[in-house]
Amino acid sequence: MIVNKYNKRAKKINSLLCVGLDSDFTKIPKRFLKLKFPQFEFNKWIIDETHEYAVAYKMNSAFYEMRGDKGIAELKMTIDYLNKNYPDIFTIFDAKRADIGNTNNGYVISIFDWFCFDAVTLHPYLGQEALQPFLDRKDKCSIILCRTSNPGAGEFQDLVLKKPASAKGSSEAKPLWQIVAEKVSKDWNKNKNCMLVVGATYLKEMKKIRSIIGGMTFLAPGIGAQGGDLKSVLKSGLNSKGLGLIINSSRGIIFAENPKEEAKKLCQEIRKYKDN
Ligand code: NUP
Repeated sequence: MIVNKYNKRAKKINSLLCVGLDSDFTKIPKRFLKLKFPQFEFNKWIIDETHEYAVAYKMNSAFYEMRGDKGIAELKMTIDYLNKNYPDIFTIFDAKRADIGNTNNGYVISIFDWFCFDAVTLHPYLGQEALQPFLDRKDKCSIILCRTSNPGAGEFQDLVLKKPASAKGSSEAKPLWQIVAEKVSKDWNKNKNCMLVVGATYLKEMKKIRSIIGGMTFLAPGIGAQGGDLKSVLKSGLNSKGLGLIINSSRGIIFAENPKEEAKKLCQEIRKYKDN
């Protein structure tokens, strides 16, 4: 089970921290800019500084696509570096993909077999039938957007919906994020390779989702730059095994004065609050 790669590393180093390599080219320190592969060299430095605290690394495609072919090449160099030097660290491609089924086959090959990421973030909007090429990959992880961290997340996600009386199952009215959480945990997770994105900025929702779906793992972005509170996130989101959370911070770590110290601090806080 691919989720065990994450769990094994989390237990081994006693952490739940995911370092977000959102290496915005306009913000990386000047000393890297004169190197041949500046974004890769910056990532390599961040990885070497933070790996002892990191259970996962997450790369958001936006910050690589914005540099065109150079960015894509350096993203590939980064994932290759991780897979070669830190093969037990879980890797996430944050690209929020999803299309009709046969188009998804192309994404599956690109993300899982060419880049060689362990996991990808996906929109649920096209439904299970379309996402099946991702879900069929037992060796890889599909992380489905459920409750996102942004201030306007509720525009669609909070809409309260009711199934038509003719449909199977309960016709109780529920917010869309709850319907997504239930669907993914009951129907999409047959291969035990699904996770959910649940923002660290929506604790009430996180608590509710944890209570209805059991132990499934959440990718929780929103700590650091977006203001999410680490202690409350652990309280709301941990599963019964003291796992079940991938706590991401990107800007808050990689653009800190001292990324290693920042990662260490977050990791130590996770250790402290996890057990209390
Ligand atoms: O709901 C989400 N919120 C969010 O911030 C889903 C995401 N995938 N993200 C991503 O997490 C976001 O695009 C960025 O890559 C990272 C958060 O970065 P930061 O706020 O820690 O810098």
